[in-house]
Amino acid sequence: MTLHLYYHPFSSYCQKVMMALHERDLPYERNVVDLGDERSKAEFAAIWPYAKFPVLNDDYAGVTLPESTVIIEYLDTLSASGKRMTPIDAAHLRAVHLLDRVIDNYIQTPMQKIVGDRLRPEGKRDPHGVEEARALLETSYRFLEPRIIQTYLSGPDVTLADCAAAPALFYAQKVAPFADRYPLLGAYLERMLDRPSFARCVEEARYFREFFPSAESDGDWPESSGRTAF
Ligand SMILES: N[C@@H](CCC(=O)N[C@@H](CS)C(=O)NCC(=O)O)C(=O)O
Repeated sequence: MTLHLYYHPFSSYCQKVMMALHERDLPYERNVVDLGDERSKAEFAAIWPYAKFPVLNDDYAGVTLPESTVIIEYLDTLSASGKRMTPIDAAHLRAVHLLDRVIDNYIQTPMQKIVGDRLRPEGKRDPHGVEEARALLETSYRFLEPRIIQTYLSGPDVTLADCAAAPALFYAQKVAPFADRYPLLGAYLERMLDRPSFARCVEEARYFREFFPSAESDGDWPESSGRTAF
């Protein structure tokens, strides 16, 4: 079995899947997609018309899957060392799915809106949409803060919810810093940064920070307390 990941190292949704691959000790081949390159984009769009990464291909099973949550669920069907990212227990799974949806819809989406707006040409920006995105992020921080009661988002073990949360909060802390106002959420992000499965994603993406459209209101890039070397 060879798993091929179509991805970009700096993409938060790709890091969500990479974290699950690392947690499950699954080796994978990397196919970096450069959406800025017309040919690379066209080749990728032939695989997934929306041209959004990540996409996973399992050549042995003949399976090609888009959508980070669907991919992580698929990884749990593969035998490997490492723990499941999706709990078997139905109630626990429901709780994990709810967190995954909250994070994708109400952290990733507004965070990407803020970043994406900075890339728009002058005159095409959407300040009202960005204001709404910031309000949505604030609601999410407020929602999550009292729910950080264990090491990981849904209990003592890492799940899909943490794979979703770690990269989403990493970029959210950059563009709409929360750690000083929501200390439990801030401490949670630090724990994720110390977790090798996510720390590895952060290290592999470090080079691309110089291309990030930073703004004066941004915070620093979140760093692990003891930077892990790979
Ligand atoms: N719902 C998708 C979202 C994927 C997504 O939005 N990926 C971003 C990168 S983080 C992307 O491909 N952006 C490129 C674009 O929109 O052109 C998932 O969960 O995988």
